[in-house]
Amino acid sequence: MSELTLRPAVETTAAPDIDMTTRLGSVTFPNPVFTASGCAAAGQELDQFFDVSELGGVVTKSIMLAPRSGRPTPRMAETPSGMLNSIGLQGPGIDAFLDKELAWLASRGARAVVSIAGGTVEEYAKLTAKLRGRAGLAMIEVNISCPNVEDRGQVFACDPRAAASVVQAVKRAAPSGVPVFAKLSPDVTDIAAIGKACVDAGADGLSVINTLLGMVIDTDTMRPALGGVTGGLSGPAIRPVAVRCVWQIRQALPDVPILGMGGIRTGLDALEFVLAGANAVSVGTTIFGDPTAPIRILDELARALAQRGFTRFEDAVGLAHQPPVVHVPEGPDPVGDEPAEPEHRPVSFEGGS
Ligand code: RRO
Repeated sequence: MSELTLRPAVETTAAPDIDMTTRLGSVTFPNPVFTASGCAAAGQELDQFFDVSELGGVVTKSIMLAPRSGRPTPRMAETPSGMLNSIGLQGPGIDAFLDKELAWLASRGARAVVSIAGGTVEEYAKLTAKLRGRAGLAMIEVNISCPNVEDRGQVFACDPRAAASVVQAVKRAAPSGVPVFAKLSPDVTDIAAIGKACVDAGADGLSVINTLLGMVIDTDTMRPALGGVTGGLSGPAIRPVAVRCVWQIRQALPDVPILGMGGIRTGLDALEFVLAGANAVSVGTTIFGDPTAPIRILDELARALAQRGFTRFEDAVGLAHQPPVVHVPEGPDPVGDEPAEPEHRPVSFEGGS
């Protein structure tokens, strides 16, 4: 942290004796809490609140080849326990992004997860080629699931073959040693099948999930609330959907790293994703109301793990897939003809996995 940076105090004392490192493909990150794409630009705005290099990684807003102005306003609408956005991939284009945003993240020592988005397979490949040799690049998140595009045919994540062709092109162009994660849409019948197609095409991991396609109608104007008519739903409203998607992918693909996200507001929310199978989590919508949320959630997650007896974060990943722990009461063996029923208490974790 530079001497000139003044930030409000944020309680970030990590719980003692917890190894929070997590491995995503070939890269080991110091901890599993990342920002979510689109909710903190490239992290500069967060820097006044905490040191972004203390996070596992900063996932940048999806970038396209050319500058783009995005969809018509209004671009945001409130929903119960959530938010609808219709930004439409507004951004400066890859060249300006590399010069200003990625360079800034590298200068801060942050681990950048660069999210890329294209209209064609070739565009994804060109974007990826531009990332070669860039300082600060830790991982590539391939956004194949943006809901705010005019042509639904461009939502590659809704079709296994289209998703696979993008991933294959990105993997061919990607620098070696930089994991490629495909970001999936929940708006499909079988998310695990799309995830498997991406992994078969070379994805090193999966980001789960992007926003759900939604819509709000303004009852005063009696017209759609968003300029783009439909938008992506995020926030706590989608958390159970996101946890279900992580769970299904962990079951179908036990060894594939998962970056889980969708409505995480607290360390316990993050723990839910981890227990469902996420190797790391992204914190998104809550940042708009609480810019310190990612670093607070990291602290809360570490404490929650310590309280449950963990000494290593990775021991908690996917734990909910294991059978419950059954406590048998201590004491002398029961006597009598009928075997005693074991006492079932709420599941508690004892020791590592
Ligand atoms: O820019 C957006 O409107 C946007 C993107 Br790229 C995305 O992936 N998900 C979303 O909800 N909005």
